[in-house]
Amino acid sequence: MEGFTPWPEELAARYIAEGYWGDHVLGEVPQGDPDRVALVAGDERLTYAELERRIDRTAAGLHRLGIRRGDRVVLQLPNTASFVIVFLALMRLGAPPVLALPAHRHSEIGYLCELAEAKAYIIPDRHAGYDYRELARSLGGVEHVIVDGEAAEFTPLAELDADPIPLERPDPADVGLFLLSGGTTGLPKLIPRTHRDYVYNLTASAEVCGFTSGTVYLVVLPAAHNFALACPGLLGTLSVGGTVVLAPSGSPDAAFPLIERERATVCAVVPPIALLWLDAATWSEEDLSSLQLLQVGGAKLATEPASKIPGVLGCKLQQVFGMAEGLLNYTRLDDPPELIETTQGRPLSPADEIRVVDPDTGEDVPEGEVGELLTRGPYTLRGYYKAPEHNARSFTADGFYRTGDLVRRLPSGHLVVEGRHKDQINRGGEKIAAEELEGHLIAHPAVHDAAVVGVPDPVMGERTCAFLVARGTPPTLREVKEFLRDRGVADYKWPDRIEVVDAFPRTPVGKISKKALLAMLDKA
Ligand code: J2J
Repeated sequence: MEGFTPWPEELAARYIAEGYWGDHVLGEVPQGDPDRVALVAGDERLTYAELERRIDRTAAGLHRLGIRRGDRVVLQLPNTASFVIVFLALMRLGAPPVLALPAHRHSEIGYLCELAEAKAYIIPDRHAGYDYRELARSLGGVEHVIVDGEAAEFTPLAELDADPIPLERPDPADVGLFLLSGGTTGLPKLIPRTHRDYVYNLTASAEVCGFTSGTVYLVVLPAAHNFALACPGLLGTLSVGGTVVLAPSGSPDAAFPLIERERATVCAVVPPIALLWLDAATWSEEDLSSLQLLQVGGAKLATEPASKIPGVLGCKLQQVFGMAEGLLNYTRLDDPPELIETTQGRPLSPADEIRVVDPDTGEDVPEGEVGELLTRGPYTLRGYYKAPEHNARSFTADGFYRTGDLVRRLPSGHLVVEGRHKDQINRGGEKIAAEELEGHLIAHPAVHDAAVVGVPDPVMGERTCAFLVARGTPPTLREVKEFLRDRGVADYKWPDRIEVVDAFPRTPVGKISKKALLAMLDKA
């Protein structure tokens, strides 16, 4: 595929010879007893046999519409059975979806459709009070808009149902899907994941996390997020014949009754949800005793709540330091509590190569000191999709991905995340590229210049503060949010706070000093 950077041939040969890459493709992931429940979503309960049938019929329906191997599709469905069915149908067709989040709006979706040259855009009719058909109407150039629900002038998903047909099997080396990068630049980046690297990602994860056919995995994060999808996520669960339960969100009101009713055994959450659960578990009436493992990742979990999780929630904790780009670090189920509580885990694969370097010189730091994490391996990308200039900066000449994360490595191989060397805000696990938000803010007529920083927050880890240099009367926070909404920017990127200043503090080389901006807040 044009715009995709493959692994060098000798490395690919090694990953195959050493058994990391197999022959499977993502459409073959579900492997369960036909009569066992594979998927629970709302009122729907599908056995493996029923799920298989729905996937094959949907794949045939998409094929009849004209979707073929290699076509790209922007997929934006919430946590519904349709997400799982359509995703796997696209896997069988070999038509890679771009996994948009339900929160994305015109600004993100328009760009993704264009970059991927999407042949189709798949949406719910309405979800969480928003009408996605409106968004679809504002796009140009996508041949098919497919709607789960009331389709209006578009194609109803329910009509994409046809007798199964033989489909050309994708090559395991093909790009299977595109994940979205948290991003550090003005525009979001697409992460191509091949069938074989993602199959390895999810099967190796399922093994390390002890998933079996008895696993009941509750999805509370958006299913389109790498963590909930494949680490081991819903796909890892289906790969071992377990049961996937979809929840609309991670709030205790939504999740706890489902844990009780479905006897859920595992769930993956971000730290703010873990904190909510710790609090809610002390007064909630639901029986959470089925829960065996809580995976926490996406942002750093503080040691204090980490140490409380087993006692309060009655389950093991696993810290997960992952990234859609690839590398996954997990604390192991049998690690001593001290490591589980204070580290973000160690790499999933023996083939993951790790370097910890001085971000300025690129030299390895002495063992045990803090530096930028670089990585290369059988499930870490070698380049963002169609982004040669950005790739030149994001990878070393020998193919290591520069994560932008500052870590310290312990003798056991476990990593402790100590900070960040990238212009990004991590708002409770949701990533905001400062440059992207600044670009939107500068477009406001009353904003002369903008600089966005993450302000430490006890619950969210960080909240977003936008420093503005005004042109005339500065906008209020509410006006800024309305402006961003009208521009079609996803709401998790909207600032929590604005501060108006006369000028930005600068570093000796003339760059805006975000450190100095943060320090101004401390004094205020
Ligand atoms: C500190 N920072 C963390 C952690 C991610 C599993 C879990 C998370 C993600 C994810 C994922 C962190 N402590 N435990 O894809 O499969 C920050 C780092 C990292 C960035 C990646 C998965 N876990 N982070 O969060 O692509 O800065 O993936 O580089 O959204 O999140 O973000 P993302």
